[in-house]
Amino acid sequence: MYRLYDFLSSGNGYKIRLLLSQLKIPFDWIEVDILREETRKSEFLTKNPNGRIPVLEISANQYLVESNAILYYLSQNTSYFPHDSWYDAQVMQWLFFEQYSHEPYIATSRYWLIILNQPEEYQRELEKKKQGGYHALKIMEAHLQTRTFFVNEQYTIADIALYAYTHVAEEGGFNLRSFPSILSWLNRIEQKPDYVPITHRFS
Ligand SMILES: N[C@@H](CCC(=O)N[C@@H](CS)C(=O)NCC(=O)O)C(=O)O
Repeated sequence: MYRLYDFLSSGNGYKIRLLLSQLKIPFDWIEVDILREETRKSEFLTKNPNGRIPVLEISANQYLVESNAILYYLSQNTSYFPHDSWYDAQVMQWLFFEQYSHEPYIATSRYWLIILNQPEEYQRELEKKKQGGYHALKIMEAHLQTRTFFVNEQYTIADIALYAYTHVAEEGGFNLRSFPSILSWLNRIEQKPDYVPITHRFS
């Protein structure tokens, strides 16, 4: 059975919880408290020397890290990955977009605001993240104006990767009211079978 090392309010961890739930794959869920720096302890660093969750333990001493790589691994031979070279590349395009142009702005702001709960301490940094975060949201909104899902009108890991931090973007101080296509897309995902919310505990 897979073992997922994770932290409940992490969007990167949630990507994996959501896909595992929708694939109906049982797994052991192990909480790693990032606020107590459990990710910096030597025992955890043997699993991921980069000191970050999520980590998927596939078998004894076989650990996979980086949320979007884990999504890719789990989605092979399922409907969550298209299996067509053009559409596969588009899924990868959105996974990289999420990590480079979306997560560093929206997830980081949310981390400072609701996980560390330090709005005053991070006020200046939060301001600097606004432009990049809204830029990512505008790109997503334009893409979704004529589409139901990100790639090939099919619900894939590209949607899951982008959903994780977009649906809680308001917790990072980003207002989604002027992004109607994003809001409809979020709603479509929430109607999918075996959807679980970010706070869902598996053990
Ligand atoms: N690129 C990585 C980012 C993972 C990441 O930033 N994890 C955070 C929680 S969301 C973490 O473990 N932080 C704890 C730490 O840095 O000590 C991924 O997508 O998995």
